[in-house]
Amino acid sequence: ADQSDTAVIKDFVSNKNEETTDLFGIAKGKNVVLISMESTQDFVINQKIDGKEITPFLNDLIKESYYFSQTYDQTAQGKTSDSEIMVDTGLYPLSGGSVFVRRPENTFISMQKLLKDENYYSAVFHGNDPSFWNRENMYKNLGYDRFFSKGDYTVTPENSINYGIKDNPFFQQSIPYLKSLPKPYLAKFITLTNHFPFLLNEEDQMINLADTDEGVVNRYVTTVRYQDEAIKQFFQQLKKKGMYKDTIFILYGDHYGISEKYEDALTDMLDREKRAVDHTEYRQVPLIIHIPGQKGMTISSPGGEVDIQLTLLHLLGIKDKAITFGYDLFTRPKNHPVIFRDGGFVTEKYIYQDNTCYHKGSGEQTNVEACMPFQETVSKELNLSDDIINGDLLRFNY
Ligand code: GP9
Ligand code: MN
Repeated sequence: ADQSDTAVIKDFVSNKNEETTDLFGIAKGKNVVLISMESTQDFVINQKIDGKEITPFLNDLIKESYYFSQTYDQTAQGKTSDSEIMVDTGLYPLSGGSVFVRRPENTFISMQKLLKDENYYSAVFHGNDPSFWNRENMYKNLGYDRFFSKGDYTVTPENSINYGIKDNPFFQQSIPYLKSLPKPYLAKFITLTNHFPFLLNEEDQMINLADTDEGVVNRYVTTVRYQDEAIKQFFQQLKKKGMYKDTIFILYGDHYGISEKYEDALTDMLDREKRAVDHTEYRQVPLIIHIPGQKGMTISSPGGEVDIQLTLLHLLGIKDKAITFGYDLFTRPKNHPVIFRDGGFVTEKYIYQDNTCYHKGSGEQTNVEACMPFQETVSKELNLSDDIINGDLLRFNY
């Protein structure tokens, strides 16, 4: 790889039509709070267990937010860190391993760096050990000014479970830190409690376990419910402390929590007919953009995690600066495939999964020719993203 390769990137980026909508700049200069919700899949939204909502707070929030109801998890082996690469840089994850671990010294044109040009301060909050996913090194490289991690929290056996501090004390203890940040700020919060194998103390269990053959699925709904409550109380505190109105909130699920071998139990719980395309459908994660004072709406066309960055920049009124594979979700071309790392994809009408083409609506298999026209775009984007990462091409600073 050398400098001439950057011509390819320039060409790719300039071919992209960044349309402006009347939402452009609507959140200009506001603080940004991103909440990465661990293993949170979209099926929990408006879903009940024994008559009780799994996500009562998110369900209410959606009513006054932009809710992108068909957003897909595009992560690979790097799990949370893959979602972070997409959201922070607009690049795809690698097919194997994590960019955070394998390429921490690359040059990235991250959202944090772009926002620094607009005088933003960037911080990230996560209760786990700072070395997990090599975050400590990678966050510095991405341009975060501060990483609040395990050592910044009072962590006790009582307020911890599974990977560490529970979401509720995590958010509550984060508030004073958040309040002390220079404004405007971008703050990313990464939750932890809703992580496999979905453990919860009895006093935190707010709804019944689901009733399937798989304990993983049964417990999952209770840890999602717990997380929902923690986010609710976080919002309540922000409102109380006057930190709500000047902020734009972006909440998204980082990736699936119920892996393929438990999907039949999930289908059972949802009382659905089993379909070949379930695996792709279950990769939908919630994406909610809440701007206080805006009514919002539900946008049901397909999109992915790689699109979050440009969507946010659009709302913040920042244009033509990102080098990204994403699109602004408000104007995303309807027929542009949402690309998975294994070469599968979703379009408005089709799902391509395990080298088989399906009609999205019916879930029925269809002639593979229907999916062929998209394949060139899919391999072109994945290869170009890999070239950028493996060749560290963004170091040629153009
Ligand atoms: C760990 C948390 C979970 O710090 O982000 O990581 P995951 O296993 O989901 O990648
Ligand atoms: Mn995760």
